[in-house]
Amino acid sequence: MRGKFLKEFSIKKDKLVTLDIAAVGDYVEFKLSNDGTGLITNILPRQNKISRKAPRLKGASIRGERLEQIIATNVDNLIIVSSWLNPKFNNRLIDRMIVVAESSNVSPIIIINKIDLDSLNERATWSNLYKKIGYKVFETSVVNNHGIDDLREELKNKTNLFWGHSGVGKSSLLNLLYPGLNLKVGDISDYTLKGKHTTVTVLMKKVAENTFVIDTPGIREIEPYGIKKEDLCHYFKDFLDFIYNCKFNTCTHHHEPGCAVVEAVHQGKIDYERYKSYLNMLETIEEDLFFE
Ligand SMILES: Nc1nc2c(ncn2[C@@H]2O[C@H](COP(=O)(O)OP(=O)(O)OP(=O)(O)O)[C@@H](O)[C@H]2O)c(=O)[nH]1
Ligand SMILES: [Mg+2]
Ligand SMILES: [Zn+2]
Repeated sequence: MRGKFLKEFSIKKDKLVTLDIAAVGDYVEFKLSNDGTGLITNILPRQNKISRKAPRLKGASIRGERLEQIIATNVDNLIIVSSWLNPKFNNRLIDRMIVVAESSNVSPIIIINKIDLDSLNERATWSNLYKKIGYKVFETSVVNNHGIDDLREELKNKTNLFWGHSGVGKSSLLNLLYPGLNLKVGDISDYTLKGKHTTVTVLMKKVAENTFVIDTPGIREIEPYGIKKEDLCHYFKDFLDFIYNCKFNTCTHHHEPGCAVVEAVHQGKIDYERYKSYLNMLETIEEDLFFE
C-alpha cells in the first residue's frame, strides 16, 4: 500500500477526515513489480463493511479522534461469537454487534459457545429471546462438538466474519469447523485473564469453494461508527413494528410521552433486556464527533 492507502486520516480545514485504506475482504487493483512485490493502486467499491470506532488512544482528548476502524469488508454473515462462561455471557455486547451488522447490511448469526459449561441449560432463555426476534442462534461446544455440523452448513457459500470478546472461542471453533486451519488458540489457564488476546490480526481463509472465514482479534468494546441517535432504533429489528406509532416522529424512545416502544416494553412485546441495550447505546452515541 502506498500514498492515500497508507494514511489513515489527514486534517483538512481543521477537520479530521477518514480516508479509505485497504482492509481484509477488499478487492483491489495492483501493479506487480519486477522484484515480485506488488503495489495497491485502487480499492474497488465495497458491498459493505464491518467497522467500529477505533478504541480511544491513551491520554488523547481532542475532538474527532475516534477514527473508523474497519474490521473487514464484503462479508455476508457477521458471526457474533459469545461464550456461556469464561468469559461470562454478555448480551449487551451481542446487541451492539447486531446493531453493527444491521446497519451494514450484513446478516447477524449468534453463537453461544462453551455450552459444556452450562449444565443447567440456562442459556435457553437467551437463545429463545434472539430466535423470537428472528435471528439464527447456534449453541456450540468445542469440547463435545455440539452444534458444529449445523454451523458449518450455515457458513457454506458465504464470507463469514467471526467477531466477539477475547477468549470466547472464535479460533477454536474455526479450527474444529475446518481442520487444517491451525489457528493459534488461547491457553486454557489464560482465558479468564482480562486483556488476553491470542489472535492478533484479522485473517481471511478460503475453506471451500465460495466459502471464506475471517478470524479476528477479540474486542473489549464496540461503539458503532457513524450511527446517529435518531437512527439507532432502526437497527433493533424487534422495535420496528412500534417506532412509527409514537406520538412524536422525533421520538428517541427514551423519555418522550406517548412512546409506542416504551408501551411495547410494558406489554412484554419488546424484551426489557433489549430495551436496556438500546438505552445503553443511545447514551454512548457521541453525535458531535461525526462529520458529514
Ligand atoms: N470449555 C470450553 N472451552 C472452550 C470452548 N471453546 C474454546 N474453549 C477454550 O477457550 C479458550 C480461548 O479460545 P480461543 O479460541 O483462543 O478464543 P478466541 O475467541 O479466539 O480468543 P482471541 O483470539 O483472544 O480473541 C481456549 O483455552 C479454548 O480451549 C468450549 O466450547 N468449551
Ligand atoms: Mg482467536
Ligand atoms: Zn418512541
